[in-house]
Amino acid sequence: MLKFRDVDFIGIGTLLSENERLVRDSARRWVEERIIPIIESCAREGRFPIELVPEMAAMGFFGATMSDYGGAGMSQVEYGLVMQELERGDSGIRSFVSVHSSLVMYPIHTFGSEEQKQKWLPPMQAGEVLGCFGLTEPDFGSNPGGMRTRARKSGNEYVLNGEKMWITSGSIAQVALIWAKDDDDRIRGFLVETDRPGFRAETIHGKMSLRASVTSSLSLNDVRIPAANLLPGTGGLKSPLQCLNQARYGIGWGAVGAAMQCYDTALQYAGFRKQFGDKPIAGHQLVQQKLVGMINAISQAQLLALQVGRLKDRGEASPAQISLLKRNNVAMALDTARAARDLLGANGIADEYPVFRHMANLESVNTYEGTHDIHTLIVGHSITGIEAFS
Ligand code: TGC
Ligand code: FAD
Repeated sequence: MLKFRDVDFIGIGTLLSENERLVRDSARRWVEERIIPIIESCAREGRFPIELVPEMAAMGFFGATMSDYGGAGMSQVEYGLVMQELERGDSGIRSFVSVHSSLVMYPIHTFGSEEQKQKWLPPMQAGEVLGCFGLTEPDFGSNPGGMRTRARKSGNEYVLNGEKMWITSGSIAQVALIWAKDDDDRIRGFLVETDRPGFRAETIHGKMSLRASVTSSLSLNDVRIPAANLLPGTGGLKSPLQCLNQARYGIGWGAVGAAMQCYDTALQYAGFRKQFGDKPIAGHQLVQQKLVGMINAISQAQLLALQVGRLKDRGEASPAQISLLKRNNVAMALDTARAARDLLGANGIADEYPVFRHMANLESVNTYEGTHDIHTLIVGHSITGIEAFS
């Protein structure tokens, strides 16, 4: 494994505050020391390194932007830099943190009662309770509004029935946030303890992507939960979409991290690999063109992430701006990973280098949290005023 060197061609670091650089550097150190040495074997074995959860908690990665209930009180830019560093390690590690923090802690914080916040947030911040987010169903991915999962009120309880598919951390979570339609056909969020009778989570095997992350299918068969497990502030599809704004924002930064790792690997490799004489392949024009294309695209993506982060810190980032960030930066990272794989020749397909793993991971990142094309349609809707989903 080559030692990572920072990727900052246009001096993005100079646009960061001292504290932002501190947060980035400590996340970077942790990833270097704890993720990089084990990640290839985790991916090979199809194993999420769950033993690192207490350390991630101690680093303040969970609920990082909350300044209460034990959260580290990071700014949005600081949180983004953490996501960048985690995904430079592996998209699956960033996924785990995104789901736990942005898709489970955030909705409890935003839509939950005071009692729910006190019960769930401190142990989640400490990594003692893990969460998953169940929106997607086998027949409803890009169009979650069509979901079939139901929550029927029965006295002081809700009874849940349905299937959720492709759920990150589904089989390791103690609490699942399940999105279901209530008796009035309104989408609401329900906190379901995963040891309740009728709840089943099965790990999906055979993934060629995000191998160091747990992905599961969930089935709910007459699962009874107290009525108090309903997140009272939720109502309609806009509630889960509001959570997705947080997670998509983190992905926009994370993808930059994956691209930085792929680019730096390709740059170093091109510097020592020789063909046709004594000159490294980095001395050939076509190779330089590829490397320049990569650093050009990464620099643009870094600026985009930082600008959306600054807007978000001011409470001004719109969902469409976050869609543009996710769409651009994930596509950029996938292109960068493919170009890096090409530059490594046959070595590009081996897990001695991190490039193929990142490339395969980014295929999932391109699809989840809204596919590339769904984000095209969201931005298209925003600029034209005309909805083109159906
Ligand atoms: P539409 O009628 O457009 O919207 C319904 C209501 O929601 C509001 N809204 C939003 N609110 C907050 N934030 C957003 N981003 C919002 N987008 C829309 C909208 O204003 C409306 O409000 P109201 O008051 O009028 O009711 O809904 P639609 O059914 O036409 O669908 C819209 C569409 C396609 C944009 C949306 O459904 C979508 O984004 N689809 C993609 C699905 C998706 O992203 N799924 C992600 C599942 S979770 C996941 O992948 C986790 S992986 C994590 C990991 O491992 O890292
Ligand atoms: P589909 O919606 O069937 O889309 C298939 C293709 O059709 C795509 O190319 C899409 O862009 C295109 N398409 C669809 N509609 C249109 C349209 N109107 N116009 C043009 N093209 C269109 N979900 C969760 O709820 N929680 C999770 O934790 C979670 N984790 C995931 C982890 C992984 C590893 C993966 C791969 C997925 C995860 N997902 C999760 C699910 C993810 O959000 C969905 O896969 C995603 O929203 C796309 O849905 P789909 O796979 O059903 O594809």
